[in-house]
Order: sequence, then structure tokens, then C-alpha cells
Amino acid sequence: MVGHAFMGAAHSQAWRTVNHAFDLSAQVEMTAVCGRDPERAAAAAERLGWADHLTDWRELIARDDIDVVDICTPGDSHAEIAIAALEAGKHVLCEKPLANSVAEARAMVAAAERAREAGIRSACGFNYRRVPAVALLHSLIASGRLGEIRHVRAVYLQDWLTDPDFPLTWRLRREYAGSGALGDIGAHIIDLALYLTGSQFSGVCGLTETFVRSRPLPHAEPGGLTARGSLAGEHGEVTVDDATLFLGRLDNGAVASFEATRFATGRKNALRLELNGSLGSAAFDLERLNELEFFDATQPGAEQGFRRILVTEADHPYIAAWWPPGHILGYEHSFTHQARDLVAAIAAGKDPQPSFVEALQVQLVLDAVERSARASTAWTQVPGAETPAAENTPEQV
Ligand code: SOE
Repeated sequence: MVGHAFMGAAHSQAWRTVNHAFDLSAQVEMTAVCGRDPERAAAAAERLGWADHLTDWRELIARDDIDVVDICTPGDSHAEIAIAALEAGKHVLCEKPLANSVAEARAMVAAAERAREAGIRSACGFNYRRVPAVALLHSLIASGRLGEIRHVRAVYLQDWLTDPDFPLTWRLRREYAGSGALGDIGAHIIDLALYLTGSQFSGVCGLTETFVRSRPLPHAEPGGLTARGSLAGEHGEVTVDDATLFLGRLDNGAVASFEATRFATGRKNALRLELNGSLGSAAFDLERLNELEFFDATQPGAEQGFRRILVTEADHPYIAAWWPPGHILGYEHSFTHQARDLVAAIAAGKDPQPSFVEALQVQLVLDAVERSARASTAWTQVPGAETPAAENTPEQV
């Protein structure tokens, strides 16, 4: 594994757990973790359960006791590491978003397709597909229980940046993160819209906003990009979006609205979906991740209503590996399910999902939203109340 911060910790938990929770034909060995600073990498190996640690990812991918490379670094290094690992014959799991640009994502897809000819597999870590309630929603839609999908409504609301003194960490710098809320959390709801509907976007119209444009510089840590706390008085520019909203049209005819923000005061990790179809609707909230709300419009009118499905039954996706009904799962289980599906696919000689091609589709939407927001040609100004009545000039509506 390359990188050992938040995602590195979440993935390590999954690698530690997957062979205990699932009966897999391949055993996971947590061979080595890589980080820029030797002391922090050694501490991470100890804390997260890795047998070895090193500071150069090139050394890691050259080792013949490594079969899979798990990339948990900021997006600016995804392409370089993934392409080199694939060319070294290693299977690759790469955190989302796939890359910081469409060009990088396309190069990763090309490398993945070359490696696939030699049986080398690759996937992108859109973990929320593997929350049982989301996987259940996917099967309900795929089996036609919602009918024709008309609306996709998705938000991902966090509030960890509302404090203007929160320091200028790597997620707030375009050179490291590629974009802000859009690529970090907006990527998840875009991927879920594609996954759940099986459709592609035909067009988007977006706006971005950066509410706090200058933040205290973080204390520099050895090998670390950033850390909490800041040098007295020194500030730097935020070069990414704090919030992005956009509309989309899907090629199945559905219309879609999306919102990704880190300024939704009080909302901590509220990924919320609602899909409305001709035969029913469904709604999901990551902060209530064991539940799915389902409205079945085929029921007799007097019995219709949104009902709460507690997704903890043995025949619900992934649940049989865990606990009896009602003994709920957590955020970390989605990463263990992701590890299970990756290991099972590699062992079976199959392509894990989402592939780099699917992740490229997300990258194309991210790029289109940013281009749309920069163009902002779709805006129609609303005249001020003091403006004299327009002479029936339609654009003044
Ligand atoms: C952002 O804070 C973040 O850590 C994302 O980067 C992850 O992808 C998401 O799962 C949780 O929030």
C-alpha cells in the first residue's frame, strides 16, 4: 500500500479483516506500506498491521513478493504510481478520483488495458457502491422495481471547512487534489449515479464557489504534505472549490441534480441519494447507512408510502459474512467489501469493478462540470426589484 493517512487506515482495516470475514480462495498478506517519511511509515506499519515499510514506491513495485499495489495517496501521484505498477505486472487498486485530469485518467486506462492482456487487473476505490443498502438499491433498479428512472437527486454534504482557520491542507490545493469538493466527494455521487442507473451523462451545467479563499499554512511535517495547525500569520490561497452544484442529463432520459460541499454546517458525511422512477422511488443517507427507503407505486394506493428497509438480513448484499439481523454495519465495512470483491475477481481471473474505464467516465464528468462552471454562459441575470419593468424582453425573465 502506498500512502497511510485516512484512506490508508481505512484500506488497512479492510486488508486485515477480509480473510476473516469472507471465505476467499486467495489469502491477503499485508507485506509493506510506503510513505515519504521513514519514521511515520514505520509507525504506520506498526499501527495498521503491515509486515514491512519503505519510503520509495518504486522499490515497492519492484519487489517480487508484492502482487497487488493499493494506491492511497493524493490524486497528483495516482497516474505515475498506477502506470508503473501495472507495467511491473502488479494488480492495482487506486483510490478515487482516478486522477487529477482527464489526460492522466486516459493514460491510466491505456496502461490498464495493456496490463489486462497479461491478466493484470485494476479497479478504482469507489467504496460506497459496496454499502449493502446501495448494492440493494442497485439490484432493485436493475430488476425494474423503480421502473424508468426520471430523477437522480444526489448531495454529498460535509462541514469540515466552515472554520476559516482550518489550515491549507493538500485537499485545498489544486496541484495535489485536482479539485476540491467536486473531485473529492462529488466524484462519489457521480459514480453512484452512473452505477445505479447504468447510464452515462450527456451534458452538465455547473457552478462552483470558494467561500474562504485564504487559509493559514499548516505546520510542515517531515514527509507530510500538510498537517493541522499553522505558522503564525502565514496564509496561502485556496485553489479549489469549496462547493460545486450541477445539473445533468443522463442518456436514459433522466434529469439529475448534484451538490458537493464542505460548508454544509452540521452535515458531517451526508451522502444522500434519491431516485424517482415510473414505478417507485428510493432514498439513501450515508449517515443512516444500514437503511434504504423504498416507495413502491405498484402497491394499492391506500397502502403506499416510503418504507424503511433495514438492510441487515442474511440475503442482503454482503450481510451473511457479518452479524444477525439488526446488528448494523459501519463505514469501514464498505472497504472490506471492496477488498473482498477485488481479491475474488483477481483469484477468478475476472475484471474487478469499477474499472479504470468506469472511473474515467467520472473524470470526464468532473472535467465537464469544471468547464461548464468556467464558461457560465447558461446564467440568465435576474433583474433587481428596482429595475423598471422589462419591455417584454424574454432574456430578462
Ligand atoms: C473527504 O473528507 C473524504 O475523506 C473523502 O476523501 C472520502 O472519499 C470519503 O469517503 C469521506 O470523506
